Amino acid sequence: MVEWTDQERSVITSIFGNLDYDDIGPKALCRCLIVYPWTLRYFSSFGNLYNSEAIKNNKKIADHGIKVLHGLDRAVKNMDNIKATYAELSILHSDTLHVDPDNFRLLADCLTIVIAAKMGSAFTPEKQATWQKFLAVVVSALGRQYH
Ligand code: HEG
Repeated sequence: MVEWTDQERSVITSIFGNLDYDDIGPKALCRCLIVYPWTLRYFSSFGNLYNSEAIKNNKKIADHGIKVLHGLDRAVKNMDNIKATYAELSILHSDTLHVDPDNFRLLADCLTIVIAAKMGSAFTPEKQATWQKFLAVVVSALGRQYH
């Protein structure tokens, strides 16, 4: 069971509270698909993903990036129970989508980079430490139902 201090809770809530999902979600997912092109394989039904321009202009990818952030917001609202919150989503990614769980970390890292770029110097090392802890718990929960 992961423990969160009041300080950590307030950092996570405040980063999320200031997040523009429509901007950050698509940027994070696009970055993941461009930097780690093998992650494209799961989106073969999303139309043209031929190069980075196509990826960045793909509406389905943008929408999916927003959806992923809404998925993360469930963890923020259930910080004391992230594992259970993601049980179903973990089964979906494992049994149905067959997403290699290593990719969760890659997407999480891309999200961190996009948020760091957006927040600039406000993304202090202390805030980053808390943020990375949060994402590590999310990544672990999403990989939980894999066998
Ligand atoms: Mg996943 C569907 C969240 C990483 C590929 N992902 C979804 C859905 C959510 C979600 C909320 C919709 C589920 C539903 O329809 O019930 N994804 C989510 C999170 C993270 C993550 C929170 C990690 C931070 N996903 C992830 C990664 C890949 C991936 C790394 C592949 C590289 N997700 C994926 C695909 C779908 C979802 C292919 C189905 C998309 C569709 O067909 O609409």
